[in-house]
Amino acid sequence: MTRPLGITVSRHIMDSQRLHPAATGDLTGLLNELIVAAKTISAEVNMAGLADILGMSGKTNIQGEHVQKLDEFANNTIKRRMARCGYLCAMTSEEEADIIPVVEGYEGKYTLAFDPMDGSSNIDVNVSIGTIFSIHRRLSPDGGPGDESDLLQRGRRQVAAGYIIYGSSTMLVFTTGAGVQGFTLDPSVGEFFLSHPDIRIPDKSKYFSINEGNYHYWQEPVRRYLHYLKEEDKATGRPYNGRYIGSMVADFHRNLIAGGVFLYPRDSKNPTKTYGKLRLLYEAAPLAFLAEQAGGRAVTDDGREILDIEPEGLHQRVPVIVGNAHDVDIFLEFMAEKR
Ligand code: P6P
Repeated sequence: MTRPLGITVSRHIMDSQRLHPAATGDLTGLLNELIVAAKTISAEVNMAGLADILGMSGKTNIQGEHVQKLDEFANNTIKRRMARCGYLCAMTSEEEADIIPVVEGYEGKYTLAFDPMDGSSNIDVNVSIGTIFSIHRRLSPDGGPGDESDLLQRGRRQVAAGYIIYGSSTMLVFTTGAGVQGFTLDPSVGEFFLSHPDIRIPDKSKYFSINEGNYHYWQEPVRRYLHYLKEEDKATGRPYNGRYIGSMVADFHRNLIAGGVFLYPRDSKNPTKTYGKLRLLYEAAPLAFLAEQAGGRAVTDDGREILDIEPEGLHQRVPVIVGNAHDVDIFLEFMAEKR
């Protein structure tokens, strides 16, 4: 019996486009270009260990080329490809202080915010890392370069969002507002195949993800919530298991598939984290969009819905509690001193 034909991500995107007769195909083209960048980065990540070893002996890799740090490589790969794709008017990246313009004459109607290599500190210890992206429709008139106002939009207005996780396999997980789809890269053919259709966050959680090294810097209700998750209560499946990788994409992905809640609340450890550590435009908002599309919820530790926050800066930080909606609701009850 022949195996059923795998649905490629390109086929899935085209099928989705067909559901929207008014679609011009620009979003399809944009996503396909981003996928080419993702495959390029995935190939490099798989060599990172080797390149990294060689990198320690000087600035050349196995082919005698200049070794770039992986996050620098990922940033350049996305920036160069997307600046000339013809579907974007402006970009912003975690790796760049200012707005990234597109090539003159190639301006399009969307914007792209991305974290090219989230969790890059984990590269040297071979732990999963990822790329996160967020796409908006420009607000300024079509034609000509975009500006910050095109990028500083509420997460609820996202057209598409997703991530690529470079783990035991490379997966692409994204939404265009009609549920969350997961694709796994078959490196032997260089194609992403649909492997996780219509992902939903499980009703029952197994995990909580938080950096407990910050315990003494949290607000008291956060500590009490953690104690709650660790208490034994068979009816509510507690204690949850603690799982924290230090790559948000990897922690988020595990909780999306297996059930759980991820927390990075504000802490008093250092001033830059007074309002949380994670970035709104290219970490919190895209993952919040995915979480809500999968039946979950994403809030700040003072109860704001991540997707309703009006961004004030390209690299604005926010506290993030994201995952199973019931777990997030209970967290907010603790923060409101109702528990
Ligand atoms: P900490 C990686 O640097 C990152 O931006 C997220 O991917 C991750 O969840 C978080 O920071 C880890 O931060 O302070 O726990 O090392």
